[in-house]
Amino acid sequence: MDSIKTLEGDLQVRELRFAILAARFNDFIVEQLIRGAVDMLRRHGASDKQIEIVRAPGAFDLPVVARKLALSRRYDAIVALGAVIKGATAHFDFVAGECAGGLARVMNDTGVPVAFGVLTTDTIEQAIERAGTKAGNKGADAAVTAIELANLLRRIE
Ligand code: INI
Repeated sequence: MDSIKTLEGDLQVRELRFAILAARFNDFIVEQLIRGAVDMLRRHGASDKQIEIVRAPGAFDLPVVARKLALSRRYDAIVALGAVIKGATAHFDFVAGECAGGLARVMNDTGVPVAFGVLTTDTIEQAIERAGTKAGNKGADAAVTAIELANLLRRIE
C-alpha cells in the first residue's frame, strides 16, 4: 500500500472559509449543534473571521439557502445543521427527506461540500443525546467532515 498514491483531506483549516447554515426550528437543540460546530472549527485553528453563521427557518428550507451560499463561491464548505424530530404525522418524512436530498443535490451540483449535521430522530431525547450529551455532538462531527472534504477537494484540484 505504501507505493500507492493516496489522496485524503487533512484537518488543517488553513485559510478555509466555512458557512454554518442552521435551522431555527427546534432551536434548543440546534443551538447546541452550532456550539459544537464552532468549537470544533476553533479547536482546529479556525479564527472567527473564517466562520459565518447563516440562519434559515427550518430544515426543509436549508437546501435553497445552501445552494445560494455554494454558488456565491465565498465558502470552501458548508456545515448544515438542524433537527427534525418525529411527530404524530408524516410531516417528518417530507421535511427530513427533502432536507437530506436537497442538501446532497447542492453538494453534488456545485462541488461545494455540504456536511450533513441535521438530526433526524424519533424522539426529543434522541436529539438531545446527539446534541452534546451521551451520543456526542453531530454538529461537531459535521464540522470535522467539512474540514476534511474541503481539503480533499482542494488536493484533487
Ligand atoms: N423543521 C425542522 O427543522 N424540524 C422539524 O422537526 C420540523 N417539523 O417537524 O415540522 C420542521 N418543519 C418546518 C420546515 O422545516 C419548514 O421550515 C416549513 O415547512 C416552511 O417551509
